[in-house]
Amino acid sequence: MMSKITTAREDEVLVITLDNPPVNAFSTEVRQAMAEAVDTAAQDDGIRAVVIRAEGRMFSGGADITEFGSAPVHPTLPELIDSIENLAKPVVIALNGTALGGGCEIALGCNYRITVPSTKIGLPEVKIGILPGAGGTQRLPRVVGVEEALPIIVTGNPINAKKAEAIGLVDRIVEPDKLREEAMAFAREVAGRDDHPVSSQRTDRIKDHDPGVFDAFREKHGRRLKGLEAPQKCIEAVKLATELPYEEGIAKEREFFMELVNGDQSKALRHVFFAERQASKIDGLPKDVKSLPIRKVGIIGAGTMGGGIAMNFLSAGYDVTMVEREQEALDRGVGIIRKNYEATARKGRMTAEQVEGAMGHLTTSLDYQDFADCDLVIEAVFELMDIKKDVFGKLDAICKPDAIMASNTSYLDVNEIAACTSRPEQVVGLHFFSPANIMRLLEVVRGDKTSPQVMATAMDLAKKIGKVAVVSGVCHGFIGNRMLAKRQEQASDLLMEGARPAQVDKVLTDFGFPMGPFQMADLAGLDVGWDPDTTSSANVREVLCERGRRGQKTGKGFYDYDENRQRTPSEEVDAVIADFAAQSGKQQRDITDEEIRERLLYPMVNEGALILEEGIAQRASDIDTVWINGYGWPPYTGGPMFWADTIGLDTVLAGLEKHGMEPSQLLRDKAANGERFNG
Ligand code: T1G
Repeated sequence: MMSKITTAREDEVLVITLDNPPVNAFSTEVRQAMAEAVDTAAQDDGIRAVVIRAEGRMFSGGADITEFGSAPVHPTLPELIDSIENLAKPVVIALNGTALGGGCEIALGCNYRITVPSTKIGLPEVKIGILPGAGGTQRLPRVVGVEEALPIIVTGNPINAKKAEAIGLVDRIVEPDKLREEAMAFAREVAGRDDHPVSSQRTDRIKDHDPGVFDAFREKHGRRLKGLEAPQKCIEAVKLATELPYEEGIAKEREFFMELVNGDQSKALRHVFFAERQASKIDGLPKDVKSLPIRKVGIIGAGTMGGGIAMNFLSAGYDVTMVEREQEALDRGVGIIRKNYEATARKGRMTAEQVEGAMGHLTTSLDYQDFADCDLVIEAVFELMDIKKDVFGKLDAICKPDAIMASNTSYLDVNEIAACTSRPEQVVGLHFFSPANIMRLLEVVRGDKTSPQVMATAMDLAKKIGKVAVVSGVCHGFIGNRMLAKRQEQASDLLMEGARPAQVDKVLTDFGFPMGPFQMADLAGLDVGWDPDTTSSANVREVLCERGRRGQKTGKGFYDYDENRQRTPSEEVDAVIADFAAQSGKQQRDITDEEIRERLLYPMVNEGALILEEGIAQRASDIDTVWINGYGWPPYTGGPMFWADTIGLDTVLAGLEKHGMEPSQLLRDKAANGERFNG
């Protein structure tokens, strides 16, 4: 068994090497072996300096998250780092790739830090609902100052090597292939000296801090911190670093860490972390299946979806051929792509060269024949089965034998589409979410005949274009939209029983969604799927469309909007709702927020259970991944299925029955057995 920690003596320097693939996590075994190595350095007078380094593509992804929730095993990471910091000999740490969480904290426990230009360093603990629990909240402010430490700890976003050097987090940046050599030289240079910087004892960077920085930070980041416990604790811990002696501050950090790691939000966020990674795996996929090479991608349609989809591939460096029926539509689509890139460049997230580089990969055409050499063609045409079938019939005649043909359909039967081709095994659904260049979710819809190789290729491709992919079987609406439909049904029914759009929306925004169903309808447009030629005032939405209330784009929909798109409830809409409510014959009553929440969310959980029963989703955590990345379900509750587990499936079952809804058998069985969806 390969040792995860090895040591090598090079004259007066002891080199400790970490090698624990895939991310050099500080597991119990690693901590114990590293503690022994540190003890060796302490005991051996011939050792006058230590270098800590790692093999592999990164220094470390931090503590081993899979160990959370079980009793701590000594040495804990804080204990290991203290033993390093208390070594009477200088310790130089060489950081490559990424040094995150405990990986950054161990570096803070060393006297000197050396890295290479491509390294990213950070404390992402807040993203899994905890705080840096191995001294990060107390050492980092002492090394880089409060103003620089706060954003690193509270946002969890890593910084690059240049920034790290600028703020004093690293001492030197060296050439990539010289990291080990330069670390050894650094160690020899400082060996024997006795004035080494010790992070926990430093006061130079925090003694003159501005005490108002904490409230200012809360004020500036208020929206982002809404509903979250960990960021508040992070800020408090850093504040205590400026007020308490180190030993007292570290005790508070430990107290906060234990409180958070055992809390519902961190359990949910850790679930989300692993769920996203599990979603990329296809159960039962034969090990020898290899992905197909994808170099050139064809996109049919240059509209909102087609253009957004194209951007995903252009940004990842793929050649894209985009085809439309008319030149004017094509030009408009290309213009929107360029405008989006230039807006990103203005925000500093792309350079002008990168914009031109992406645009340089784009070819446009009015002729399907130009798909002949594409490895993958994705259609984003109108959501009508006849149109999709016509498109796939043409693609079947033009595309090369091993080309993948994909539909961006949101609802339609991928099997029916595949049946229009001579090669249904090459057909797959790639359901992007609007705006397609922003939303991370991609539902990969597996047809009955879609080949394992096409599925594997689609999942790999998703990762390469930065999407979180989830496999879905074929049903109306796949996973996300099928569950959304249940929520929309209840939202409409609630209006007929006395609720109003603003109350319904507020229940969901209070729960943590970015917006509620009626705000979402106004954003998307009430006239999606509405036909002015056949409209017949049959329901609230049709009447609003007929009156020109088609959403934010018309300045009014379920709400009235001012020039800044600020919404206010509309008396006209309330009157329309009241008319239909009267016609519905339903008793009008004051409906509690609790009832609204139960009626909106429980049926979604129940539909998720049916989706699992039918094998449409591979696992409950996939359903959570869909809703968090495609619809804004608040991640700190873990997603619909994890949230149901947290509140108890018996509670969901009782709620469904109370509101006259039929629970699925899976929900009944799990509730009866005290089980969870996410095992
Ligand atoms: N612990 C355990 N497993 C981990 C892990 C970790 N920290 N990080 C990644 N993995 C697994 C992951 O589940 C996947 O498994 C595989 O490694 C590859 O990951 C005391 C308490 C490091 C940037 O939050 O951000 O330190 O699917 O696909 O895209 O203060 O992983 O192969 O079975 O993501 O190259 C804080 C979490 C921990 C960083 C690499 N650290 N990790 O990205 O690979 S808490 C984090 C990441 C802590 C101390 C506290 C990323 C990565 P599988 P991957 P990647």
